[in-house]
Amino acid sequence: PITVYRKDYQPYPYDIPEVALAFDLAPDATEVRCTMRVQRKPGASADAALILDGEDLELVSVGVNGAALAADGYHLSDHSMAIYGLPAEATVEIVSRCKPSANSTLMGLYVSGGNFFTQCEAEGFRRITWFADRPDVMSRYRVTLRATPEYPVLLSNGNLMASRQLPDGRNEVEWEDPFPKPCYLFALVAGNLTHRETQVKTASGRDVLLQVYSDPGSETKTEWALDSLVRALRWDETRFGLELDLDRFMIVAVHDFNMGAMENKGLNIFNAAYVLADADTATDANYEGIESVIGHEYFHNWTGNRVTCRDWFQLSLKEGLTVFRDQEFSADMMAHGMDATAAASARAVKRIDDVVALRAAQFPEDAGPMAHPIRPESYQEIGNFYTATVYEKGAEVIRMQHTLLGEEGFRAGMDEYFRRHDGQAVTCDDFVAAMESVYIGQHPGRDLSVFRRWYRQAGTPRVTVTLEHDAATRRCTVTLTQDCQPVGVEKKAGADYVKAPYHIPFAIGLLARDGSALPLRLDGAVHDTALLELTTQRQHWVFDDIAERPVPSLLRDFSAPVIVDYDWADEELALLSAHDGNPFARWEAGQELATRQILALAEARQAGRTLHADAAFIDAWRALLTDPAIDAAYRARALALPSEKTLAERMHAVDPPALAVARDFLRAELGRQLAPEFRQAFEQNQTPGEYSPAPVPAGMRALKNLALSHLLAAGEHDAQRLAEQQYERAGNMTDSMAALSALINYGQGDFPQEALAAFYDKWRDNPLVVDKWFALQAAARSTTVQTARELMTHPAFTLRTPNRARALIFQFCLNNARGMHHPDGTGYAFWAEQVLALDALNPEIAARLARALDNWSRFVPALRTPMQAALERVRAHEGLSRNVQEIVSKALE
Ligand code: B3K
Ligand code: ZN
Repeated sequence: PITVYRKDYQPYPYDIPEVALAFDLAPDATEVRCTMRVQRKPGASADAALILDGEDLELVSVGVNGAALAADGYHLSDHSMAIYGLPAEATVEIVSRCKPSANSTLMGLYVSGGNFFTQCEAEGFRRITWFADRPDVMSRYRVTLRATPEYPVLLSNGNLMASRQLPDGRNEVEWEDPFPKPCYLFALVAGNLTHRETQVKTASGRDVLLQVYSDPGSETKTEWALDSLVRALRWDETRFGLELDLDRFMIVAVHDFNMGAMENKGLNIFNAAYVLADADTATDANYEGIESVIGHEYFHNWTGNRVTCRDWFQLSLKEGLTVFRDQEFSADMMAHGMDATAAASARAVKRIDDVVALRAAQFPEDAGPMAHPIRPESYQEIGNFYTATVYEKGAEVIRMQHTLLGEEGFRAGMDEYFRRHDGQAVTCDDFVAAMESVYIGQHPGRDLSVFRRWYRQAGTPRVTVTLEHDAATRRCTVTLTQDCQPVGVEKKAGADYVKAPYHIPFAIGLLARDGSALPLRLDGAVHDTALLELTTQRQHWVFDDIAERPVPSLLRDFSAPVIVDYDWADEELALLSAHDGNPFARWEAGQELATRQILALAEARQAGRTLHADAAFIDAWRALLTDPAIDAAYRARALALPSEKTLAERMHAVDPPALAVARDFLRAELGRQLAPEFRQAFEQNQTPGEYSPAPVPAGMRALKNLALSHLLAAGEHDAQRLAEQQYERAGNMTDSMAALSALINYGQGDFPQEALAAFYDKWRDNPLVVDKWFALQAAARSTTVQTARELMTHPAFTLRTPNRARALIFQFCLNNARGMHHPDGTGYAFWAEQVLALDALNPEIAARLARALDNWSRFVPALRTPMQAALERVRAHEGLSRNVQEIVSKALE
């Protein structure tokens, strides 16, 4: 396998300012005529060949300036075409054929549900035609689509220029995108689709048409998506002064899709799971996900499309920034119309959810064999680098810049970024330089040179905090020490590789022993929260006028993606959990208490001791459950037990089954000891009447359903009846799913299985709900490898549709601790089988599943051995894709 290095970047020797593409669409043989105007770049060598990428294509003809090229004028290899002896300016025309119906990779042009779709990022355009498939080659596209009347809707990027019927009865349309773009943003859709649309005026008064396309019959399910799009458009105008630049913006839903969605210019293609919703079929989480992904793809129009990446190492330039933007969008939508306290709580809820996701996915990645900086130094397959690190840690790195510059300063930096780079393909350094130009103005004598290390170094830094208090001088000294050990490929650099300190914005507060906030005097001002800027290995700060030893509230709002080390006493955590004025830090304190509790239980379990829950912990949970001052959405987060993935990061040797038993025990024990309180929460948070996905009712449902699962897990009298009733009477999918899930995991008798069967019969024609049905069972406590295999024989199961594979296989392998991590190794053998089966169809998806065993070497020996064997079995398989090969070989290194 070839490794590509960031340091080897070379500009492309040609410009390709214009491209005309003509498609004769047919499932078994689509012909593509690609006509490009090419110009040798000023400094490029006159004998530089024009090298074009191509994959799985059949060549029909190649010509230059209207004349067919002789056999010695070009050279064709497996993955590229080289054209020699071009004049400084030429028109190159290539005709090729591909076979969309046989394309199971879902990259390039493919068929789903009888319609045509494309996916080009990162390197899918080369499966459509030979081209310079790299993001720094930007061209204006004119696209002609021809198809039989079975495909009445024919879409591509930009503006519709013409539409006619051909003498042979086919339809022909022409699209033109006025903005130069890299080919990864090209898209076409052809098929039988319905749509919902609306017209809005942009801030500057232009009329734009917004449309959402989906399968006929699903038009009732696209209202939320279209509304979300309007909200996203307005938000980008207000918060960033960025306007839609096209006359028309389209979203198309497809059921077969590798990821969530794709930001093709003016023609976003979406996984149907992030478009279709109504109360009966979508959960609160689905509604929230749709709004956020629609926002994300829409925001890419500026951060990604207008300003794009120079090369794929810069992926976080667009992804980290756009995730940050979608997070802020969601937070603003959640806090919309609330008073200050409620808004702060709503924002904290969003922040908590994002941090939970970061810790569950990115922290383990950063501590494992695939660890990489947010701007990787090398890759074998770029498709493997659409990671939690590039996306979510990338967003944290943008958020830290926002924290350091402030909202106004950050906005000024963004304005400067667009002023400098609109229409260009640039690097992460260019982004930081724009932000730095503002930072320097704000902080004379300082710059972002240390900050830039966040782009170069991998791993999660650990910040150790010590606190000294001197009663005589009433002084409190806080010392921060940072440490980050080499991870992943950095380790190979050898023992003398030393990582440099980061620039870490570290927000803290101090609480008095009665729980009140202490004013912090720093830099001549008084703060409730102080932002400490740690830029060296160790620094200290002195706070005056502190009478007694305070309790520190650390890393408020998760101001940096680091791990905090501070030795709080349990009583101090309980105090923070009850009183911290920073809702994020307050949540964190409760989570730390729960983490200590579960880890202790898991240890007891491993040692064969009886499990026993700590009374002080139960009291802390009771206080949260009954605090009238906190809203339901926040309370549901505060009372949620830390996930197995987050807990695993805290174990010396990871033992998922022990963690699962410990969590289950604690869930039941809480349900038993706090039964009256949970019952009250269940009753007081009913949301009768018409369904609304708004944050307040959604928060009530979250709390109510949490209460229900505790009561049922505890085997509380009547809980089963409450769950059955809720399942039977539910007026929305959130409540049905919650009740069904609680019943399947903790219920008794025949009801759960009968309900499951009836659920399938009711929803068998709705693929998104059938996915939920598979996912529920795949993750259920009683599901074994055997059950998973039986589910695979269900007529509705197929590996070819990524959503379905994710619902069953990924859910089982990633989220079923007991079934997957059985010491007999059958879970791992199942995993290996499925990785190989998927790899033959869709390497990108197979590689995602392959990552389930990344951190095998940190597991308990009884699991580590069969995990390694399964990885080796996959690695030894002949004909492995580059995608899976990279993952398993790095895991075994
Ligand atoms: N930019 C796309 C990613 C598609 C990558 C496929 N290998 C989705 C997004 O981040 O918006
Ligand atoms: Zn994105």
